[in-house]
Amino acid sequence: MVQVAHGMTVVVGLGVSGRAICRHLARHNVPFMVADTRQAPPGLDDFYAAHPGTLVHCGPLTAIDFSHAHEIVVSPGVDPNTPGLEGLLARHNPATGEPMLVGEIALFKRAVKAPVAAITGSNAKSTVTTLLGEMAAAAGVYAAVGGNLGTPALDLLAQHPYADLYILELSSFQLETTPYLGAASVAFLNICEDHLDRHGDMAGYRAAKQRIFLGAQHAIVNADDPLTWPSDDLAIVEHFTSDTPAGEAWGLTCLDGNIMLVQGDDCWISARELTVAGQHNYLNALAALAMGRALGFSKQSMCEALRAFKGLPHRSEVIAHINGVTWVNDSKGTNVGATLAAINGISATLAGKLILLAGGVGKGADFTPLAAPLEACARTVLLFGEDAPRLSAALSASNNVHRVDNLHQAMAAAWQIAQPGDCVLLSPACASLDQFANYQERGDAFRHWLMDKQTEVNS
Ligand code: UMA
Ligand code: ADP
Repeated sequence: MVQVAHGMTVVVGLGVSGRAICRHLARHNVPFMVADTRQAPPGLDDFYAAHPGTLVHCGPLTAIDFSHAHEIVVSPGVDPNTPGLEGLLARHNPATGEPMLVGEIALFKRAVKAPVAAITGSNAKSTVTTLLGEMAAAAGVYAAVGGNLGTPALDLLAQHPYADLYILELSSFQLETTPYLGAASVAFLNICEDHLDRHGDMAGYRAAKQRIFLGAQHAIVNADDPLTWPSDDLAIVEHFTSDTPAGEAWGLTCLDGNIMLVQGDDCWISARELTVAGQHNYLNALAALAMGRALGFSKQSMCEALRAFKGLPHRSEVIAHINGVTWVNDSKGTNVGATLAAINGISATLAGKLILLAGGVGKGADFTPLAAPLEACARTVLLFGEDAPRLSAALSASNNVHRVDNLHQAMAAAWQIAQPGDCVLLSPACASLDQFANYQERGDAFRHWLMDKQTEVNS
């Protein structure tokens, strides 16, 4: 048994967050040791070089006696119910009053001096976080942007100690181990089945995400998705909707044939002025506008940022038009809600039919909500990866479905099947980890295959 020395902090996980936690503790002279459930976590030698003499335990956490630990700080990818950690989330440290087990954001909250804006949801977190960061820049506010997206929260504090604002994308994994956030403005954008393998059910997943509201001074939530609404009273809660808004809510209104982004009766900007397409992106813009206004940014600067915003790679990104066929990379569509948004956004303006490439690790989700929208617009659905059989079972009664071994085979089949006017969409509704390192690698594989094909066509 490994005994944790009296008063020692234990960092669990040697990934991106775990290393940021270690750097933060080292900067503050807090004594710590590290544990990782893997026998050989990647980058161990680099870790020893950065933190010589630090005790690192690799392997099951049940081999550790945590009873003398000051605190256990877990990485987001580590389930707080992992054998060895059971009960620690519910136990409190009598000295600090905080749970014995916390995550990176708890440490961030203790250390941060400037206001925090935080964004969660099953989808669109990265888009809204980035957009709000660009609005801050346009408004002349020094904002540091990161969290689940990009730079870990604790590294932001070190890299931008004098920021006026910290804008964080927060996942359910991060929120689950955050006892209190106290943010100046938060958004809970939407919720659909995701990470059920970790949270057990939708109630558990929602409860984790709801922690974003703890101590929030302002919140923007989705009027069309009541599961995003806070369960406790908050001082200021605003709503956005895809409809004409009621009262002072944010929404979309058709004016002289143009879709307008409005708040109550006040027109903010026409959808035609935005570079990003699709109703889902208009909703993302509304959420960012509501947060920006609560944070004091001017209307003019926010609209300027919206006009300039081109969206992020791997999110409904048009890669090529070849022989009249449009190829779209939505590799970040890792759950059913994201894939539905991509299908609906694209089918609204499609001359021909849709060919969907999907599959990977389904994380326990129900795929049946995809069946009807695909029946209305899809020529073929090409499935690959671990959960292809489950996708096929959900879709094949109403759609033309083919199973292949991998993404490249799916692309080769789509190349043969597609007709001018069609769109080939990679929006897998699944994580990529069975066949790729991450969603970026999957999206890059899509892009590279197409670039090779384009060269072949041109030669
Ligand atoms: N792992 C173990 N044992 C350990 C520690 C980790 O098996 O002891 C495994 C985890 O199960 C996981 C992998 O190692 O498969 C990485 O886990 P981690 O907690 O070390 O992850 P980090 O490298 O610290 O990255 C995390 C976020 N990853 C996860 O939440 C899984 C990153 O979000 C985030 O950018 C980073 O912190 C900085 O804050 C990625 C992500 O996929 C993009 N997030 C999920 C999502 O967006 O849906 C939540
Ligand atoms: P997250 O960080 O929450 O994963 P991203 O901004 O990276 O969010 O987008 C993830 C996926 O969600 C992409 O496939 C994108 O096309 C899709 N998406 C973007 N906006 C929305 C929305 N408002 N509702 C549903 N899906 C969306």
